[in-house]
Amino acid sequence: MTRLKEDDISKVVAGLTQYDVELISKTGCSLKAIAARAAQRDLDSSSAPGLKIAVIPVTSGQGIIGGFTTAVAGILDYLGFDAFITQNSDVAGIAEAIHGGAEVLFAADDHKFIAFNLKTGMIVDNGAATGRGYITALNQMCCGLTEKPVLVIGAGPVGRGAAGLIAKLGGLVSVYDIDVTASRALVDELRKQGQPAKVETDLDYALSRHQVIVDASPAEDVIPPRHITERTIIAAPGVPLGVPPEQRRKHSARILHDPLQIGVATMCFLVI
Ligand code: 2YH
Repeated sequence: MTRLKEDDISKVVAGLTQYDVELISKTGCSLKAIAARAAQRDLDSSSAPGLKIAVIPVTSGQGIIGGFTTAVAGILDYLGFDAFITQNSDVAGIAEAIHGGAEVLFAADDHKFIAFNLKTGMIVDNGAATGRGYITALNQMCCGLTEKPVLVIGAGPVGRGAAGLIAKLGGLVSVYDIDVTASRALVDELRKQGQPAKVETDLDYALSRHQVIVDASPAEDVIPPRHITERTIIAAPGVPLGVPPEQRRKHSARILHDPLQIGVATMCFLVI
C-alpha cells in the first residue's frame, strides 16, 4: 500500500477549484456530484451544511505526513462541511473531536484510512470508497460501462471496490495483479455474486485488448506508451500514476488521477 508523500498532497487545497473545472470537463460532474452519485445520495440533502467533521492526526507507524490532515479537511470544507483538524493527535484527538461536537471522524495510519460516523456507527474505508468514486467518474467519462471491457490493474482494496461497481454497472471486468492469487480471489468473489469476470496473467496482452483501464496499482509506469491511444480512457486512483509523463500531458483529457480528492469526497458522502 502506498504511503502518500508531502509532495503528493501539498497543492491539493489551493488547487480544488481548478481540479473541479477539470473534473467537470472530463466527466460532466463536479467532485461533489461524483461523490453523491457514488454514494447514491441526493446531492442537495447530502450537502448537510454545518455537519461537523473532525480530522485527527495519527502519529503511529511512520507518523504524521505533512499536509495530510490539511488536505483532507480542505476537501471536506470545499464540499460544504464544517471540518476541523484536532490540535491533539491520536486518542487525545478523538476525545477533543467528540468534545468539540464532531459527528464524523476522519483518521489514517499507515495501513488504513477511515471515516467514522459517531451517530450511526458506520465506518467507511478509503480504499473501497476510492474505488467506487473513481468508477462513478469513469462511468461518466465512458457514457456508461454496460458491456464495455474494463481492465482493472491491482486487486487491493481500491481495485476490489472498483471491480465491484464496474460489474454492477454492466461492465466486463478483467483483473490483473502481480500476485495472481489476489486476482483470482477477486474474480471468484465477483463470479459468486453472479458477475462475469476474468483473470489476466499477461499485462501486456491485457493492455493490448482494453481501451478502458483502471490503474489501482502503486507501480510507476505500469501502462507503457504503446498501449495509450486516442481512444484509451484511464481512471487511475493508484499513487503514483502509472502513466509516463509525456502520455499524461498528451492524453490528460482522458486520464483521471488525483491523490485524495475523489476518495475523501466519496468517503464523506458514504458515511453521512
Ligand atoms: O497514506 C496513508 C496510507 N497509505 C493509508 C491509505 C489507505 N488508502 N496513510 C496516511 C497516514 C497519515 C498520517 N498518519 C497522518 O498525517 O495523520
